[in-house]
Amino acid sequence: MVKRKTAITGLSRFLAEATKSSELESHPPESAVENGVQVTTAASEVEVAASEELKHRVDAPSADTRPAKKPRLQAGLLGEGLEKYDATGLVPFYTDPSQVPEHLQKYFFQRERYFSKYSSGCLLDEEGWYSVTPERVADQIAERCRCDVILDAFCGVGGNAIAFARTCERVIALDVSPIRLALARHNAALYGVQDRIEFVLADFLSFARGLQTIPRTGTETNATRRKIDVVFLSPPWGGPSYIAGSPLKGQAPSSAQAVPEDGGDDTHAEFGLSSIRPIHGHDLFKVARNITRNVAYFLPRNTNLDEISQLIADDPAEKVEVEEEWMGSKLKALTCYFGGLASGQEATFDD
Ligand code: MGP
Ligand code: SAH
Repeated sequence: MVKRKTAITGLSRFLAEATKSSELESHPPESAVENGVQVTTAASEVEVAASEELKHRVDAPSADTRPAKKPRLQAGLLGEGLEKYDATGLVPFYTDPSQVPEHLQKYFFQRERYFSKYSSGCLLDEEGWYSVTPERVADQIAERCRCDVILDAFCGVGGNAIAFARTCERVIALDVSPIRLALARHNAALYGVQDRIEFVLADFLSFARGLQTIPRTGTETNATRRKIDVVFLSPPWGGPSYIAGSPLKGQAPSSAQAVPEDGGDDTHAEFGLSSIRPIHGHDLFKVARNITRNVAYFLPRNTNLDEISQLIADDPAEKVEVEEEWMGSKLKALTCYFGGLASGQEATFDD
């Protein structure tokens, strides 16, 4: 019996589940090989375009002070026909830097990198602002992950899930935060892809355990046991301070973090997989690999490459491909492709 999972189909249902869940705890590609890890480069040429802001949409004070006969429903950011997905009011919709708290300003200035449709009404909460995958990067990853069914195990406010909806037949998007799940669905509706994504309020670890409890009858087919082709992992890295690195046990720095010759300020301490949440990044990978060998793992740009190669140390024949996600001259993150997602291993995708 499949462990019960909750597909959110309406706001009221969503809120009921939210209460219940409180216990849920291009440049042309370049490549280099080091320590069995192939590193490729993907660049998203993006400039933040000046945007037409929709200042009138939210909380615009009415000049008309006459008492209305009936209170009028305020149109949400999504407009008519999409009310059931509309999360307007759940978090502020910032349209001007003066509205944005100091510590979120740098993210606000990149808003159209995160969502090109930001000014049409995309919504992000604090963790969403500092964790969302920029749209061009998400598109690049989604192209690499093209498949029938993808599991976005940590969907956040939907940056990746929306991109996957364009390249995959079906997206299962999990998050333990009912707020972020609602924001993800709102944002997906703004992009017109909400029907291709199943939003599930769930802890990935419980969800994965649930998949293991499906009885193997020997007669099952993909129709009776849902097959997940790819698992995408973009877990919490421990907050914006991830860039300061994390303690590593007796490991020398890898070349990805070598000091630049110009002594620039882009040198950071290494990030260790032990800082990944909700469990050690190594264990999280193993959980995903119990579902499928095709895993894409979104990690900090200062991640220790030796730790990445150790993830597949038990199979000397396997390679991992590490893709650098560049935006202009800035390295934003790494995406590590395993199994049939790695270049040269495509033939193993259906194994
Ligand atoms: P960043 O370095 O915090 O932002 O994150 P930025 O604007 O490049 O900072 P700067 O000061 O170096 O200019 C870079 C990217 O990493 C973000 O755009 C997110 O896509 C991603 N990211 C950051 N964090 C803290 C997380 C996280 O905790 N989880 C996930 N999945 N992605 C994150
Ligand atoms: N890729 C996303 C950002 C993910 S941020 C985007 O582009 O928007 C990481 C997310 O993992 C957060 O929203 C957090 O609520 C969620 N999360 C944390 N622990 C989780 C767990 N055990 N299971 C599922 N989601 C979890």
